[in-house]
Amino acid sequence: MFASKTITIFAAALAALYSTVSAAPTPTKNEVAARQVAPAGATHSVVVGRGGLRFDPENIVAEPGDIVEFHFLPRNHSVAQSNFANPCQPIGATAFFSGFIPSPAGQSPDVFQITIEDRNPIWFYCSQTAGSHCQSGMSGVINQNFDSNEFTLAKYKGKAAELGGVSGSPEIVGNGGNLNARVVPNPNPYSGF
Ligand SMILES: [Cu+2]
Repeated sequence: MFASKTITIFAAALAALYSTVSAAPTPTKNEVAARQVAPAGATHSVVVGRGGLRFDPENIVAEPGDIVEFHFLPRNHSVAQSNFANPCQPIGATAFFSGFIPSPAGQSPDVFQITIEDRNPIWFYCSQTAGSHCQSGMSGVINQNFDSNEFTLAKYKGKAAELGGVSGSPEIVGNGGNLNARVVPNPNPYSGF
């Protein structure tokens, strides 16, 4: 009797949780279990699609332990990880990916967070093919090597435009393997970006 009552309560809680989740406006929720790392540092907000096909800011310096948090404006952008050598293409199975986050009006209720683990450069782009966002300059970098005149964001963008073609998207939404990244509800929905 006790057990069945417990199960009933659990099922009701589960149903309530499910209805909450299914009521969310975006279908591209993070389906990969995020690794749990306690955030220790600052959060750097990046607005995706502010001022056209660009990330704002697009050149970020972050310390290990910091979080880079992407907020999505209309209409339908993504954040995907590439490397310098192959702009607009995912770095295989280990690429992080926000999925496509449609935001018909205003800011999406979900954000994409990356926890920075070291000071190596992290290259990212929007993989939206309608309008060739990456080839049009929608890319960015975290911890660019400022001692180099070769591996710069300007050169990445130039190569992306020169190569043209069609952007690729990683297959897995979330961290994909080598970095701690996830789609989560905006933790500060009332504080602008
Ligand atoms: Cu885009």
